[in-house]
Amino acid sequence: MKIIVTGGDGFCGWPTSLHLSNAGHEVLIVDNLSRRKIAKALNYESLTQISSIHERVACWHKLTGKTIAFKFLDIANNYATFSHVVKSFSPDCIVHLAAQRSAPYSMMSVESGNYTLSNNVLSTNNVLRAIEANNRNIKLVNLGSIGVYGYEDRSFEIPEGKTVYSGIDNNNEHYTVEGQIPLNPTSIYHLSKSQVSSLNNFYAQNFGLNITDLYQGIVWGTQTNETNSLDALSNRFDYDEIYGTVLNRFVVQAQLGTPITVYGKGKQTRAFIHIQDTVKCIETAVNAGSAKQGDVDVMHQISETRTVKSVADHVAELVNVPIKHISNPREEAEEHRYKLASRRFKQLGLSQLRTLDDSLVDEIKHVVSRNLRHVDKSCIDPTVNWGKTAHQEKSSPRAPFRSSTGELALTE
Ligand code: NAD
Ligand code: USQ
Repeated sequence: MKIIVTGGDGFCGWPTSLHLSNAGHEVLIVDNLSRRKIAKALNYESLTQISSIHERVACWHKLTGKTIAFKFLDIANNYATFSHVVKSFSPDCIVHLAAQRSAPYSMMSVESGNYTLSNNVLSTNNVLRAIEANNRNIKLVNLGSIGVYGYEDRSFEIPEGKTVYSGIDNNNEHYTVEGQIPLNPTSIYHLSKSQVSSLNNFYAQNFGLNITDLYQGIVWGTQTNETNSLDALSNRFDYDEIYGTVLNRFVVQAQLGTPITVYGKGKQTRAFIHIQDTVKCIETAVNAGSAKQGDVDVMHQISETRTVKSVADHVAELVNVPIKHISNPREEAEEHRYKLASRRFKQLGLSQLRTLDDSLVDEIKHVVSRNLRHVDKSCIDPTVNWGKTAHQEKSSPRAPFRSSTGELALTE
């Protein structure tokens, strides 16, 4: 297949591009390198050394003879150019990962929240519009977020996609309604992903587009089979308070011998997936058949659910470091029932996803210990606070990287 990977220079996008290329697909990455720019502006850089995108694709070509093309483009603000790219490359599928993906970043300031909303919503709308305008048979595989459901206490299993609600109306008539359970995001970032889900539904219903929406859990780990094959292909690894995800952060803290920072009670339950399974799931979704006409095929891209505390206990036991509960900088339930259906990938033949397992934690420990001298300890404690204590505690977020005019100066 010919596949465009938007956001193909990012943490999930780079390993996905390599994996799809390795599987024989012709891949074009479209990325504006904004993630690298934000890292620089915050001064929170990847722990692993990452090559430039040009070095990355050149190195892949040298190693395998396979070509991954790259187009520098801000998809959110350049519909005409993106549509032209779609027309000339003529993809069978677009894997859409371009987004500002950090919840703390989206809550840091008005500007960073507005940027997150406009970037994530407009880039998705432009992708969908370009499919609609050029060729409605192009399949869209969108990377969504399981956090769109929110974390209120739920006694039932959250289904993948639509479910049927029934009841008795005021006239004593029995009724049934088909729909998704209400989305209830807890950060501007997660809100932007809920809006993206609505956009996907809109284009599937009104234009019959073929859309798969992968509601993904928190991704952990660093490397995949392909990124591991040469240093120059290495994936990024973030552990800072803004972009570091919880398990990767805990391993860095443990390796430093500093206490593991559990926010609040730690009984908040989250879904997890390892980066190697992310790329396998995306490949499976790319190859899967179409959704029912007018519907979005929602799949829960997760391997397990756990409380944050149980993740901390696991890491603390392996490395023998203490756990420190700190007042929660986020507005989120700290104890709740949470059960997610995850049948779609099994139906497609993908089972046995990796769970939190010591050998995999070892992989992160290895990455961290190789780079321990580069760890910036000052970027670990949370400074972005939108939780209950936000107005009592002095928060000192790093300056937002955008100018007051709201323009992002993005040059290659
Ligand atoms: P990332 O920030 O590492 O990568 C995103 C990439 O998109 C970056 O390379 C960035 O430069 C690019 N980008 C952003 N806006 C763009 C624009 N307007 N035009 C062109 N390129 C743009 O993030 P990631 O972790 O790889 O996440 C990829 C996707 O997966 C996102 O949609 C995210 O919401 C979703 N997701 C990530 C996780 C996770 O734990 N990392 C979990 C669930 C879902
Ligand atoms: N947490 C801690 N201690 C820390 C860091 C985080 O206890 O040092 C807690 C948070 O309070 C939260 C949980 O760990 O309850 C997860 O936080 P996270 O930063 O690992 O993940 P999150 O903000 O949910 O976002 C990440 C990705 C995002 C993706 C999402 C998947 O950054 O792109 O969409 O995971 S999910 O939330 O499942 O939808």
